[in-house]
Amino acid sequence: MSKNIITPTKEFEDVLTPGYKDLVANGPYNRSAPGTVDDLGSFREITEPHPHCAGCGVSLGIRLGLASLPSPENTIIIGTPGCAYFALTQSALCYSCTAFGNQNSVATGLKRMLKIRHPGKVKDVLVMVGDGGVADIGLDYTLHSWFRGENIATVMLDNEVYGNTGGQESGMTVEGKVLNMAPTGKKFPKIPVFEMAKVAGCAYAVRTTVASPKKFGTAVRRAVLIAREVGPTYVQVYTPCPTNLKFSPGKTLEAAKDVEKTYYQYEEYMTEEASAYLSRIGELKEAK
Ligand SMILES: Cc1ncc(C[n+]2csc(CCOP(=O)(O)OP(=O)(O)O)c2C)c(N)n1
Ligand code: SF4
Ligand SMILES: [Mg+2]
Repeated sequence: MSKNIITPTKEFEDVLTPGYKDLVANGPYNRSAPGTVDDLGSFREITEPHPHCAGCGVSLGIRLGLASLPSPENTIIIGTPGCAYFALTQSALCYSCTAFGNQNSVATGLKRMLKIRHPGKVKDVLVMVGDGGVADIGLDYTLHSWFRGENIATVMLDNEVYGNTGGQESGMTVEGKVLNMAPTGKKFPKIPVFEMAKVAGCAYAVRTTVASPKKFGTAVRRAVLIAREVGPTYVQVYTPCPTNLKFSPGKTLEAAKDVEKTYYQYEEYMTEEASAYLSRIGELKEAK
């Protein structure tokens, strides 16, 4: 998406909403310096009013993640069915939705095609989907894209449930958790996708939550940059779902902070090659 595409003709300027005008004037396109989560504005590069439930951790994760892209006008987001899809389709970024689970295969083809079609130009491909999409139906496609060393970044928005279809357990649900459609509780532990990413060939992997927006923003930025030059990358972010995990919509950040003390502690992994690359391009500062 380029600034030209979103810039209205003079005749339409008056009828546009303040949010749209702000997007054109101050949005992320072709900025001289890339944005961070500190630059979130009232504009809608991220999500315009969306249909997510109040307090949705997934929509917060999307907003923070998209605000942290190093080159939004040159990024294509690949999604799949799930709650994330509703906010991504409403962002002012290039977005494509796949059949449920095959996002990393589609991203692979797209990235390879972009390299051929635009040699020497930056074209980032970022997969941004739910835990069911990555850890269940899409697990084999995801792992194989990592084994093959594809230059794509993958973000899992982990709400530990199939939110969009009413509360089935996913592989990422914690053991014993009772959900609308898992009334006797989940019978096996959370799948260690973060650990699997390290052994499956990811050059960079981070586990974090939406309660640490700067860490998450830095992770997304680094994941996209490293995927450009070094290899596949993975960010797993906890994005709790008040509707299905059954807590008050005002307690989303509290819920995310709670798990940071136990099984969702921040961890950043990178290979020596990834670290050398970040250092070379001046991106190796500590995330706060
Ligand atoms: C092939 C296929 N199987 C099942 C579905 C139905 N379906 C849509 S979204 C979804 C669950 C999504 O869960 P998750 O990936 O965790 O995303 P969330 O909604 O929690 O954000 C399912 C099973 C589908 N669309 N396509
Ligand atoms: S069901 Fe959960 S993940 Fe889906 S929109 Fe509602 S709060 Fe968000
Ligand atoms: Mg989910």
